Amino acid sequence: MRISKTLIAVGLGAVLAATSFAQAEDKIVIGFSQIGAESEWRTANTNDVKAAAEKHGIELKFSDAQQKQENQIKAIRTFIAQKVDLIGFVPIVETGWDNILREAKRAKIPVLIMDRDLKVSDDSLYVAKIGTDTYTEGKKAFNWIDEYITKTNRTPRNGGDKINIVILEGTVGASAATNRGHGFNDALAESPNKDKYAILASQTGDFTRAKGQEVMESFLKSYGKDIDVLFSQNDDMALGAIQAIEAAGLQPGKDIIIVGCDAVKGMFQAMIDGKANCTIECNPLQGDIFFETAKKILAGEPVEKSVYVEEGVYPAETAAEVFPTRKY
Ligand code: GZL
Repeated sequence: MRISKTLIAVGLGAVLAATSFAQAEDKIVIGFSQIGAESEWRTANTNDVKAAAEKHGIELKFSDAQQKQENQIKAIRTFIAQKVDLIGFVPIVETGWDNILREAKRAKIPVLIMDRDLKVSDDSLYVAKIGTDTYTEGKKAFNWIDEYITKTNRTPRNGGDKINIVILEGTVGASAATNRGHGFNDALAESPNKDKYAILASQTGDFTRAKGQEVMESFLKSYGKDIDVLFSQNDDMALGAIQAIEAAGLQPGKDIIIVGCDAVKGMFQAMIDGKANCTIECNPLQGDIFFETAKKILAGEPVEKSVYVEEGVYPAETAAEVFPTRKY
């Protein structure tokens, strides 16, 4: 009996379709709501999440919230409607998540947090959080400044009796901003040299380079020669501030000591160029541990409620040697 080539092709097509459907059926589907693309750090975080999803064989439904909490809430609601296996997200701010997480709980979809912290009325609304210890990062930042000022016997630029600090804060309401601020202030209060320092001004630059430059310009207009130190709650704002400091005819890294957070490549280059003094690492490469944890949750295995990734401190003198090893 002759079987036409068409019939064979149709038969093969049906088998292939069934196989791919079966494979698609087997894939874990995770909906992930990312904050946006506000900084080098965030871009590195996103790239790592996507690469890790590929590596772990996860079907990733990725949503970019363009820096708006309401877009994150909409995305999570869509993931619920799509009946994903698990929902992951980076909470752009700490509060306002109870209702949408209750909807996920009613739909029996587990929620896994990445990067930033959130505040909810009931901790069972999310299974676990993979992230960064931004409170300790803030403490590390002040402690490095204190050690540097003491070691170099630096005196106030204006001839007064206080080392004057200005602070560029991150996004208002974001745990990374509030935690780094609390850590910095607690370390200052605990320092035996605390009376040597004064905080002249502290204002949000929303974690972006452009806003960091704009706010630093206003600091320089208000306090110019009084500023000895800039603590920037991320490197992108510090890089913007460096541009403002140079435009004001001052030498960043020398006239004004500059400490950032994140340890992105742009900040390493600024330190190599002598324009910045230290960056406190905040590790965006959380994708692997995130998807490993997600798989454990879906397999019904117990997981830690909160897991921190490894983070270091990088002063300028180590920048040239370390730069080639940096992954983001
Ligand atoms: C920190 C992270 C922060 C980075 C910023 O964990 O949430 O958000 O420090 C980023 O660069 O915008």
